[in-house]
Amino acid sequence: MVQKAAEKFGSGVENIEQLSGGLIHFSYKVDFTAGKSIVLQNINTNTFREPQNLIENHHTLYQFLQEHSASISIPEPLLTITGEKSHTDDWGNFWRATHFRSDCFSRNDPGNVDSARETAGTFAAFTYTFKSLPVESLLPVIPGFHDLEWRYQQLEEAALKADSDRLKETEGLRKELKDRKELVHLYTEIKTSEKYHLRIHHHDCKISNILFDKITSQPSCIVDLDTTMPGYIFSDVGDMIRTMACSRNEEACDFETVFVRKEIFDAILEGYLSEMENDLSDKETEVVRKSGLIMIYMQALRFLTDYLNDDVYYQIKYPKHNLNRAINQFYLLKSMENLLK
Ligand code: GN1
Ligand code: MG
Repeated sequence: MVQKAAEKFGSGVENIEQLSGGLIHFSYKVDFTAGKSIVLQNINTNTFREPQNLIENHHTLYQFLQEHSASISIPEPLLTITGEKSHTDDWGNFWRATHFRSDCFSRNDPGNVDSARETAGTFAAFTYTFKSLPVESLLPVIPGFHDLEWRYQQLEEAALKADSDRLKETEGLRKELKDRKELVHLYTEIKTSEKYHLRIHHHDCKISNILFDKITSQPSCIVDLDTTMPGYIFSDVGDMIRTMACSRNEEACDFETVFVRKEIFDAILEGYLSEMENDLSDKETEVVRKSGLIMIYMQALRFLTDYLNDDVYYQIKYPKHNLNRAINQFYLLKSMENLLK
């Protein structure tokens, strides 16, 4: 099936290798005999109900960057050999491809404060660069994606339908999350006050979504643009705190070892604000510090919701995977709270 899809994007498929990392799509690196390599992805249409919208958005963003002398780059979207932006196979699978950047490498951990600062600056530059692209230019991809009110409500709805064992097992964690509902109220304030502005954000700012130049080791290309959409200031910087400042990633199950690394947290804020500060209202600058709380809390809600829904959203490798991820995020949240005291 992958081979057949790959052939739509070029002739002479030489090698196909599955790429790991994402929890949503299946991704492959395909090498062609002519020396060209692409990233081929099978889009998860359960998550992205209108996959053509994310393809259109990628083209809109790419074209904008071509027309403006921008400091950031994104992967070139590729067409099929018959000139289509995507390919739907006989089984209804939706495929798209981008150029593979062999001049770059990726990392899963910033390693040091300098690289955390640079990464944060790069994701901030992403939003800053698209400042003159009207937010309405992007088509909807996942409505309510970082809407914390909705994520909270989804957990409550999942609890009403959940299997009794899973419900019992999650009682303590659900109570802890409920006790922190003030974060949902903070989100409501952000959403309703005119002091917070909608901007184009990436919405999945893990360090692995930046490719670094093999020669200079500098951030070079921003990838995984599927969730690029209008959003608020907390999303990108908050997700970087969640995924880069953590001592262990969301897969770790020795929860006591999960905490926020202060020096990386500080570097992320510094890097992000160095690019965005002049554009932010006082209220937005204030919320940047709390953005880790919002995003870690949201991810804990999302993993727990999926556990209660019998794991329909995130790929899992063992039965309690989503529960463990939710507990992991809760430990990270407590550490974030302590750090901000
Ligand atoms: C999903 O598949 P991946 O890793 O790109 C999710 C993010 C979550 C993340 C948690 C579309 O991203 O929002 O933060 O898993 N993406 C979507 O690891 O739901
Ligand atoms: Mg992603």
